[in-house]
Amino acid sequence: MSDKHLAAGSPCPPLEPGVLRCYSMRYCPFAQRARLVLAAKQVRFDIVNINLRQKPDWFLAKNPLGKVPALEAGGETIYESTIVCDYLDDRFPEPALYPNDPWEKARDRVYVELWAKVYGPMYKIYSAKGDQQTMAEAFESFLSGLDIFETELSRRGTTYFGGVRPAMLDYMIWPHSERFAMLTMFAGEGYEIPRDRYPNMLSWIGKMKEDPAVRKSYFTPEEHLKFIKGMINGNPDYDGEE
Ligand SMILES: N[C@@H](CCC(=O)N[C@@H](CS)C(=O)NCC(=O)O)C(=O)O
Repeated sequence: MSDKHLAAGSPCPPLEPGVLRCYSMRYCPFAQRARLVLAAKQVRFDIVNINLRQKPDWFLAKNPLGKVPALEAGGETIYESTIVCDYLDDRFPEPALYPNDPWEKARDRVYVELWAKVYGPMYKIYSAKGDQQTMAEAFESFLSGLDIFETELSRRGTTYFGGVRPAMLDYMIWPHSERFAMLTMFAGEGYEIPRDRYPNMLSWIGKMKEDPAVRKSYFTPEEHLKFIKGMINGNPDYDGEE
């Protein structure tokens, strides 16, 4: 993860035959999804970090959407985090990250989509430019979104959404969850996640932090905060150097 973020003008590093490549950005929660699944399945891969402010042309040629993550294999590329992660689950069956039952699998995918109700409002808080009313309303929406997951985890009655170990749904919602502590630091008092309302989700966060795949891609709240502040000021420090 020490690789510099490549900007327009820098050449595309040569691809080692037979090795998967993940195009990423250090602090991108969607790229983190892909890195989590790659780590959970212990797949050998290389990382190419992209400067998303000045994207190299060769990256845009590989992914016309211009977003990370993207996964390259044998000169072809797929993108969109859920597509990439589902592909990885099909290609590397161990450990299986979806339930065997097709309905249960589809339900987990539904919950991955529902997660937008949590991270969407979270981004609104960042981009509110300090407007207290906008921030407070977004925080209420964020909590309502989180209620869905608290209720579902309580209904499942398990430590993880995947049962006794993290599975696809856990990994898909982890990256934004890792940033919850940063949200509190960013927005200040009143933006803590209430323990009495979210006992299951808060203990889930504690358990997820112990997972080996999570530990590999983990950044502290302070590191996330530094990045998000730079992002808001129009000067994202992709390489974490400033
Ligand atoms: N729906 C996409 C979202 C990916 C995404 O928004 N990535 C951001 C970085 S966190 C990005 O690449 N932004 C560059 C851009 O939109 O130009 C996914 O799930 O992969």
